[in-house]
Amino acid sequence: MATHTINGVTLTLLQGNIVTVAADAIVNAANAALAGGGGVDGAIHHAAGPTLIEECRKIGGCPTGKAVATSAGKLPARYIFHAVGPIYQSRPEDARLLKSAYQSCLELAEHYQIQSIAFPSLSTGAYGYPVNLAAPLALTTILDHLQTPTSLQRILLVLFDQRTYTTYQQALEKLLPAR
Ligand code: AR6
Repeated sequence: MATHTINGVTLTLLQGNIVTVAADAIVNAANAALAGGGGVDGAIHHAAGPTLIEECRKIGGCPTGKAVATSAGKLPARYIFHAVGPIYQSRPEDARLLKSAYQSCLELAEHYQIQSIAFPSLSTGAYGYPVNLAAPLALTTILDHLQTPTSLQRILLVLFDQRTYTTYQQALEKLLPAR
């Protein structure tokens, strides 16, 4: 685990399973149909219980690069923010869409005036975004957000495997001294 304080907000990187983390909002790596799936999405739906898929069905979908909020079912959270990252295709818009997915979650956090949010590494599993490219993008988007007033006091990045955790940690160490 690694914790840094940026403009009074703690940013923590930890290796683990996001469904075990308590936070006001847990971010899900969803698909545009909000139809459930594998990876984080599967773990979150399993842990939250069947009310979640019902809520997702009512919403109907979410464009790539955006996020929508639901309640959190049985998870120790108030909200789940379902973020849809891009399927990586080596296109210039991949980076813009990934950044926008994180930004949408941060906008929802401000909308609901929450104090804590936990993110997984969006798009770097089934959607194939290389972690070494996604990590600095995710972190820069979060660090940029912390340059403006925020309700957030605690941001967690919950990285599932050792390689992803190490990649994020190294990317953050490179980014922080420059700020
Ligand atoms: N907690 C934290 N991270 C996790 C967990 C977990 N419980 N499980 C997996 N990861 P992915 P994507 C990591 O595939 O690439 C789904 O089917 C995983 O190791 O969950 O955005 C959706 O329905 C990887 O580092 O999300 C979509 O169709 C990261 O989370 C599609 O996959 C993201 O992997 C979304 O693909």
